[in-house]
Amino acid sequence: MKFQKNGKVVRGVGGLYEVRIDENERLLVRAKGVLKQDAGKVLIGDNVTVIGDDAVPDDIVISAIAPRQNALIRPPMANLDMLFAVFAVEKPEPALETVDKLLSIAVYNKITPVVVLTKTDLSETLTDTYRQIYEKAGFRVFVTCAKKGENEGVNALKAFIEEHLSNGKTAAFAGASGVGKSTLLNAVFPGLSLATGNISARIERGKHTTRTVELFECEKGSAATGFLADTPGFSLLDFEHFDFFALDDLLDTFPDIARYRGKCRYVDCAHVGEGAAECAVAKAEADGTLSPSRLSSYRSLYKTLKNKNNY
Ligand SMILES: Nc1nc2c(ncn2[C@@H]2O[C@H](COP(=O)(O)OP(=O)(O)OP(=O)(O)O)[C@@H](O)[C@H]2O)c(=O)[nH]1
Ligand SMILES: [Mg+2]
Ligand SMILES: [Zn+2]
Repeated sequence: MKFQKNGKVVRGVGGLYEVRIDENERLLVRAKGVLKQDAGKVLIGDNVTVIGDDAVPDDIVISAIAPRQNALIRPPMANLDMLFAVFAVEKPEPALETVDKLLSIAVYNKITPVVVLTKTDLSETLTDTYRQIYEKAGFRVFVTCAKKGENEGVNALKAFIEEHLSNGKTAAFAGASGVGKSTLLNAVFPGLSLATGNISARIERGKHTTRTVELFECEKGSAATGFLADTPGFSLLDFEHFDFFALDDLLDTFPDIARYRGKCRYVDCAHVGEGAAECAVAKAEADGTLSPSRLSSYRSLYKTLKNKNNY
């Protein structure tokens, strides 16, 4: 008998996709030819139509992808409602510009950004510094340590996930390799048993332990579950080839800077080099209201996007 079903792509394995039809059924299927090519390629998180015939089980394919709410290049996913930008207070030393880039891309794509600090057992001082930078910028910040097992931060994150990720809502853990994304997911959802890796002792970077994006059910076996993805860690090089948008859209992706719109001396102020007397943003940095690292990330992205738009 011919059949047609709708489901969500939760995993890709060597040309096959795992499609979750509902809490009781999953299918391992191929994608129709045109859905294998670059631009139209199936992404994890896609809502798809699967067609087949019970008489020919090898012929079940993804025949169509439903219109996407959004799609990212890194992590390569579709239909995200929330993005957890995960970084360690040290080991590896965080590159705040890449964290800010990730948050900015989330905001641009209408994905709720959340900041997650990991390895907070390694330095109380750095934990406070980073927490303040992101709380001051207006982000929701979770301070976690997965090493000691269950604790306050992990429990708070777990409660937040339970509250916000139900009824098909989808989120991802994203960030540099080795920051502890998989370890933290294991702590939040005991029983997941995700592989975790060491940090290279010599260069103090992660070793790219997680290789593919995989979506997990937040409430296993429930029809009303939400989904959370573990994703492969970025390398610094990855951030050079990132999702981009127009320069004009940049300011709104930094809510802590956008609040000074129209407050500078010159209407066309780009907030990229003017002194505190002319620029309200520079003034905010000077008086400590705006974190220097946030402004520095903004200015760096401004430069990148300006050059890109000039091609
Ligand atoms: N001290 C400390 N180490 C941690 C903590 N969480 C994770 N680690 C260690 O960090 C290393 C990397 O952890 P992973 O969970 O594999 O990191 P990841 O972000 O998933 O890395 P990729 O899969 O490569 O992207 C492991 O050796 C973990 O034991 C923590 O809270 N404190
Ligand atoms: Mg991992
Ligand atoms: Zn300005």
